[in-house]
Amino acid sequence: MFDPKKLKAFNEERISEHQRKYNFLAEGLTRKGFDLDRMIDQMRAFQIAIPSWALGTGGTRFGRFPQGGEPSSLQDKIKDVGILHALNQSSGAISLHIPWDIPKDYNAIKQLANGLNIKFDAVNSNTFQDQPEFHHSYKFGSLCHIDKGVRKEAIRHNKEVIDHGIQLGSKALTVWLADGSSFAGQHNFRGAFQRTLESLEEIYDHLPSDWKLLIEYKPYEPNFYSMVIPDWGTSHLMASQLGEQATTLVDLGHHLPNTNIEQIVAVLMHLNKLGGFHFNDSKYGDDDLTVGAVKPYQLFLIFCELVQGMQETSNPELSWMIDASHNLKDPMEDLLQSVESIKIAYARALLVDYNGLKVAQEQNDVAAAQSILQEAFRTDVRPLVNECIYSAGGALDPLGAYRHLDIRNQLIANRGQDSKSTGL
Ligand SMILES: [Mn+2]
Repeated sequence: MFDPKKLKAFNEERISEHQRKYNFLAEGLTRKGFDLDRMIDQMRAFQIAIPSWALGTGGTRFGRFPQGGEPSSLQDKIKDVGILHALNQSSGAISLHIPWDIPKDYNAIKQLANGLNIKFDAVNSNTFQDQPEFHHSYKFGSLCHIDKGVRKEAIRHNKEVIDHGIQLGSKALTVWLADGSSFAGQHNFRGAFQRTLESLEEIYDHLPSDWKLLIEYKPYEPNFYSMVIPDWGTSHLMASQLGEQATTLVDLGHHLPNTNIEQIVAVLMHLNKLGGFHFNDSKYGDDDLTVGAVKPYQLFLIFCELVQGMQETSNPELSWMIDASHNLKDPMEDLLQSVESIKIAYARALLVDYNGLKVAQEQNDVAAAQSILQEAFRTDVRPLVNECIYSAGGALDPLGAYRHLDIRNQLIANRGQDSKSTGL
């Protein structure tokens, strides 16, 4: 989609300014005792999956304003992730949403992804929408439904999603349930919980032994009185009953206002039960805004727990995915901004003096503990993030390069102004 020579020229114009900033940061960090090579390795290894539905313009229930040139096939979606990854060297995975993106030819899809250095992350099932080929309706729930026939169909769908994932090399199934009730009295809470757990048991039994089941939770929406899996406690309860391969997935937008998400992350990792992460940001509810756009300090504090958890617990490897989408920006630009925010938060979390923090905690030195965290948060790590991207072959400024290379207009020229992304 773009000429590598043009990217090289773009980088050459920026390299001396980058090196000046990077050398200044590196000198200071080295003096503090940080191992920059190790840090760069860790940051380069950190790849964040792009969901297959996020390449099209998102919308609200009031309307959608597409940008043109949207990917209308799974192939085009993978190519778009390939562009992102070529620019930022951090988006080397795609997370498929079934049935929106059912691969027709597994080998061709795998070949295309391999050529672009893209892996298949967790596969997502969908039991919140009726599908034309289904015999039942999910209007009143799926895995929790009072009618066994509906539950069976929802279970079968989840098993099929696992089967698609096996063909592509995925290693996890993400289940997010819209199941719940909108009016008091509509559900028997105990019955809905029990039926959901039993349905999940059947899905769990279908998992290959090297797979994870990621159970997502959400306090409200689309149901507004109760959700069957409203919080991390319920998700964890189910995951614990199911077995070792079942874990909890934290979506940043799926909490009531002001919930301490970093504490949830810490406790789940302590129990080796955090399976995955969906990144977005919000002001009020599940706003799905660009990661880091509203609460960058919260994101940093979450990453501090992730970094410590990855070092100090036996929590399994996590699945990372962007789960943001909205109406106003070019979705590709939005994704580049989200990934950049995640990398910045991760880099800052790597700069925390955790030994010093432990000492401060042991001495109940509250001011010192706060200062240690803020010292890292207030460090401008962008030269370090750019160095990781550049040294791996990406752009010194991925968003700037995307605009400079005029990629959206080329996508429009190739696919047309009216090309619509499927699944939205
Ligand atoms: Mn999510």
